[in-house]
Amino acid sequence: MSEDFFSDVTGIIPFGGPDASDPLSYRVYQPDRMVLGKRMEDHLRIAVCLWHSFAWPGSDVFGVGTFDRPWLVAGQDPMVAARAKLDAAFEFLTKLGVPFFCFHDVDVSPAGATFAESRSNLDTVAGWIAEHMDRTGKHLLWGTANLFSHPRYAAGAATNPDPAVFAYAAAQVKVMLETTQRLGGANYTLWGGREGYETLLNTDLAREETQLARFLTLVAEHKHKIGFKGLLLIEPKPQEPTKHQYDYDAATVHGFLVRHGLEGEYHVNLEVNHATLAGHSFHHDVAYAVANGIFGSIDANRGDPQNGWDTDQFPNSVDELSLALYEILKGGGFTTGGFNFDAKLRRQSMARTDLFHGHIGGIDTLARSLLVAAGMIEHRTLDAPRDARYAGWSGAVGTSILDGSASLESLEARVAAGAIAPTPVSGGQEALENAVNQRIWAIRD
Ligand code: XLS
Ligand code: NI
Ligand code: NI
Repeated sequence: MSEDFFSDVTGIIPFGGPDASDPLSYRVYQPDRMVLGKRMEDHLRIAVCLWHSFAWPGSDVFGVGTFDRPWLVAGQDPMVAARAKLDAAFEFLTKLGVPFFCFHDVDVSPAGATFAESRSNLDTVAGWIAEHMDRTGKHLLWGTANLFSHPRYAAGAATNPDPAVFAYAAAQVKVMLETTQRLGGANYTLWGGREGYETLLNTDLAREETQLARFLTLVAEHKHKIGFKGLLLIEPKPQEPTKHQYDYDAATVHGFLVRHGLEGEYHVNLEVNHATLAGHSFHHDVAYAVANGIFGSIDANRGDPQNGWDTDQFPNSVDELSLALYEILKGGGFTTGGFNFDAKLRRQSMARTDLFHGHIGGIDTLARSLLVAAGMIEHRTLDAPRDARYAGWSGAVGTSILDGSASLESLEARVAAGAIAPTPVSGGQEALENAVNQRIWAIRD
């Protein structure tokens, strides 16, 4: 294999420390550094996505691709180009020094003239991926099927008004789930790209929800049938490309799973920019998922607060990610999930080396956020005040309410007799904000 797509980087990106002058080095990320008794690499489980980083030429709705990506240049034999793309991706993964990658079927494998031909292409390409994985020791964090780019999916996949499209999507997911299993994938993700609507004027909401539930039930059944061990993940997003997407946010997905008896079958893959598009902080969606037992994995990126769309920029806010990492650590950390960089370069970042700069910055941001979150746990920054805030629930009144022994009558009698008299106490928000900042500022290296 030729190792010359990223010749600006000669070995694995080294740790240079907080004062490193080489931009192609990590300031914080040290895979072997122990944090709360676990290696940093094992906490973060970082993945590179093959779509934005290797299958997208830097095009947008106003202009063509700008990036220097030889494997994407038109006019090549599609299978030869697919092979070059994988060579480049695995060279990048190796030099970046991260353990995982993620991909959609169409990111790596050219479409054939028929379904059978596409399946056979994917089969061939999966063989090449397996060889790269054996050679480099890299792992698949998750696989997924692209059920949103082809014109057949313009009106949705599972929620399409045409059952033939549902069937086609089902066939595509079956193949990709099995491909993910063949490659030892740790999870399988379903992002409902066009499972939503453009207008309610032609949309039967109840019918489409039933279809989506049926689809997800079939996928879960097949997972068990083939013995796939990873988690099935649903990735919420409120809109874009549809006006409204059914998997709006973590809470909406949770309600859907409960309504359709799918609790336990699916977890969520939360994306930072999707949570913020839904009007939440990312912290909120992570905290919701952890609190309700559906947390699975993360798509790391960031939005632009001035733009109302999914800009998918590389993360750079320790303030934002520290709180998310805190919730993740409090919930026990990742099991099979990890941080996948579903992030894309700006269109003017044309050089191949810019891929390193984007990922290095994002990885260092995650590493530092991990240190802050660990510090918050060690110092019980939020635990101690939270425990104190709810302490009354361990007392006699609180216990009698929660165990069902109190009734409205008994509570009224005690309140009327003056035996229960609430006294308002401070929520202390500003002090807590200062305490969190103290932990953020305390990290030096
Ligand atoms: C798009 C989604 C997509 C999923 C995978 O907004 O983030 O990239 O992660 O289909
Ligand atoms: Ni995503
Ligand atoms: Ni996204």
